[in-house]
Amino acid sequence: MSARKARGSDVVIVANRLSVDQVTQADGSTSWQRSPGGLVTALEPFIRGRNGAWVGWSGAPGEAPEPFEADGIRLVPVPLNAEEITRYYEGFSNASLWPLYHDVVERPQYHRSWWDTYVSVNEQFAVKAAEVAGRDGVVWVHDYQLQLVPQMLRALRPDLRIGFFLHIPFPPQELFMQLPGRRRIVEGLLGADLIGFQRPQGASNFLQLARILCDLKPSHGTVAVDGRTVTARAFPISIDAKSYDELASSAEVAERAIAIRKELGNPDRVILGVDRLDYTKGIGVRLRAFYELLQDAKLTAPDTVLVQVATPSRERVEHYVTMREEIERMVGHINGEFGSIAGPAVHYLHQSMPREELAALYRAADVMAVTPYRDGMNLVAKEYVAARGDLGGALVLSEFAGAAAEFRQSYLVNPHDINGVKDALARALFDPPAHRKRRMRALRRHLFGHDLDHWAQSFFDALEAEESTSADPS
Ligand code: ADQ
Repeated sequence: MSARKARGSDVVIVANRLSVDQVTQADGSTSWQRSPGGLVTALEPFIRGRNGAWVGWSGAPGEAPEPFEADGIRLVPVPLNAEEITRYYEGFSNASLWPLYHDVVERPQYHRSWWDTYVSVNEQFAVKAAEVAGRDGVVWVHDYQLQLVPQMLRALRPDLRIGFFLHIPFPPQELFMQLPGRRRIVEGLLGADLIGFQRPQGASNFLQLARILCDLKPSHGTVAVDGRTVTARAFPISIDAKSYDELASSAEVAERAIAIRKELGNPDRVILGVDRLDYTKGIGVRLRAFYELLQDAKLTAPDTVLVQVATPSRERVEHYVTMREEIERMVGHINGEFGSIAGPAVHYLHQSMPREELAALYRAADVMAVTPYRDGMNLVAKEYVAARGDLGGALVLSEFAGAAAEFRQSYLVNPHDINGVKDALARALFDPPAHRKRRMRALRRHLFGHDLDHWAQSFFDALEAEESTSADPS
């Protein structure tokens, strides 16, 4: 046993997915590839060089490999079998919690077998984290799939400092009360010393539920539980703005942005949407608004085009199958009516793209349309702003995205109000360049003062401050 293993890790991240994906080659052999998600990018620099470990699922069913080391981080796979994936991941996480926490945009489904498996899988994650963490270490648990882990882990390892961060919204009492197992979820989270949310509203919704469901007395953002103090606060997540800015300002990306516009037929204006294909993201809203602007002859195609990039996502969950069909029907409908031999009005790409290509698209777009019905933060909005070092472009942003709390200078819209979305798109396209520039400058100023490093650092700082509060005997 290595000295490091014997000592355990000082910082442990626990997330549904590992920071690498297991990929199977054509010859049947398997290897590991760094996964593209934002969370990985966010946390890796913080745990590398700090004897850090990452506990998570590999993304494939079956036996988990032994823990191994990659890029200076100890990776500890949690095995999930096919039934656990169906019930814990696709079921309770993505067909119960996901729609419930996003304002019931789709109707959540509840099954007792899903809940039972959610509990047992959370237990597996907690046991693994307890094995890996060194004495008095820090464990940071992530997201809605693992809300029971803080309490389970505390029962196993009371010496640890435990943080939890929820990447998606935390719903108000009126919606949360639907959830079978609601009290267990609140108690699960209360096992942490610090619970982070994207917006202050999430923290206050949570504390109100702690009062109602657990008979506790929260006050000023904290609540006393079994002699401990639990803090609930907003930590709005961000991106590595500087590196995105550098990438987007490179000569290669600038060249590619020009080439993209050329390939689109050199339109006067390009509107862009980039999302995971998810019903919360309001892709249909912007298609509808664009369609009506064409009908009203406020815009013409292909002088103005909409490019919609939609990453394939959760393709085995029923809601996602129907939504994809709906979106693709709408795209076909718009192109049938407003496309021409010269080209379509909507360019729809159901595919994942390398970071460089996304950056070039951001640089090529006159208007970025981000119109979710509800979104924890929305990193695409932040990436777009980071990419516009030229101060070009304009951001149309839903009030229901967490990013709206910070990006007050964007063109804010209510995605339920199609006329409002049409109006904002038209203003973003046609406002004088000096006005658009002023807005973009203000957005960038905010973003660069609140980047990813700031997010992770302030969470760790607050977690450590919790320790000194709890350890204070007075
Ligand atoms: P997501 O719902 O996945 O994240 P978002 O924050 O927009 O949403 O992040 C998406 C990421 O995927 C971005 O980094 C984007 O660049 C990338 N991406 C999108 N389309 C892509 C494509 N076609 N090819 C390659 N990459 C693509 C959840 C919450 C959010 C919260 C984040 C982080 O739902 O609200 O902001 O976690 O906390």
